[in-house]
Amino acid sequence: MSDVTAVYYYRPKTGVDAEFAAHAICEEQTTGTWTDLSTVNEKTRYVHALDGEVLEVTPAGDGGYVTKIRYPYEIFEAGNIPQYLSVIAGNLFGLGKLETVRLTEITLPRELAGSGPKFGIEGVRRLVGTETSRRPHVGTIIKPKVGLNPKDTAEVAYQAAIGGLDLIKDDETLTNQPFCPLIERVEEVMAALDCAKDETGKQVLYAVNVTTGGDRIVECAHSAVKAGANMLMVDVLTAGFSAVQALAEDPFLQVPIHVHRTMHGALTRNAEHGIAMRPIATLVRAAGGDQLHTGTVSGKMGGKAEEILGDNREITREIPGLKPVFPVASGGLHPGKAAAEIAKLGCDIVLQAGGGIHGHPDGTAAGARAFVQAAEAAVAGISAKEYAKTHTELARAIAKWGDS
Ligand code: RUB
Repeated sequence: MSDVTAVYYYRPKTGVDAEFAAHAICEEQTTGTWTDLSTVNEKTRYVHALDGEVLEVTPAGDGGYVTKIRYPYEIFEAGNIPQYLSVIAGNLFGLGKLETVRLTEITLPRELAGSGPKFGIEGVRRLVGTETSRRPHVGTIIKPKVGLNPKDTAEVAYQAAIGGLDLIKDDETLTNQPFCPLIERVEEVMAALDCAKDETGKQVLYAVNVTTGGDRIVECAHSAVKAGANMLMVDVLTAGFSAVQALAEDPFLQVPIHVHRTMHGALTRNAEHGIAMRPIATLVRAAGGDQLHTGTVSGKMGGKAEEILGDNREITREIPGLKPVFPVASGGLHPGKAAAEIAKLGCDIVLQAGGGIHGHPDGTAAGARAFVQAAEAAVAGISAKEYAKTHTELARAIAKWGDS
């Protein structure tokens, strides 16, 4: 069985030796503490089997350091992702000897990665019918993110579906509030998508946000699927990795799981402190998420292309028995930005736009058409401006938002 490794960027407090600080992390997270222990003695020597190891300490070139730490396999309870986090991302963040510390990468042995996504990229592509074309998926977040009642939500979903989108989803703050009860919303939206299917022949996915308390999420997802939901959505950082895992491991829930990462900025945004998106993505794959928000190169949330590409590689790289996760680029996109996203992130991507569809001057259906046209143009290597000459909806979108 191979062990777990974790990479940290850190800055020791003034006067603290870099090697000493790395060992402080390693000991705190394994068998040590701030002092020696009477409970670790000749009789309990076996405890040392769980000692961690500082594999390397390298200056980062900016006054900080990078350390790689090995954690013995046996320290982990297989399948318990919250416990993995308590080891690799626990007390160390509060250590007084460190000015800052950021977890940037983890490597999990296959035995700790679980069974992963039920659908993954291929499974979701099969549902949408894009296994052969390999084109990017295009979707929308219903906007406004809160406020619409179930009937009006369904009307927006219908317009988006006849406009040609593959996926419609709830936003992160819409769950089961009285103004839009979840089951009524699922019933209305799925009925609207059935009507759209009668017209277009295409089954559109609807990711309903079942994020709720740990004691209720599986039951909520069961009710949503019984009401017709063909995809589930979870806010992984607010609900926890175990919420995703509970849904992924439930045999009744044979629908893909769309994973939103709301709140990630609190962990990921500071380049010197917190948790990078990469380990979060690694754990979402282990927990069984089928699609994961990893950011855009041109949108509103400020992602860095190199990091996003690395995160996307992490969730799609070949791992025996673990399906690749579909990366989702979302946040501030509109038709004029589709080409930049596809050029940088490739075609194995779900492109999503909320405002960039529902803010179209001619409404949601036209906005959806414009987004589909923009993706088509980008895949064909035609500029959005050129394609807009023969595609009215795209032309109207570009007139409002520009083509970059
Ligand atoms: C999309 C939106 C989503 C973001 C989250 O709306 O706000 O919640 O995708 O960001 P719009 P990320 O298209 O109107 O901007 O995907 O980076 O986690």
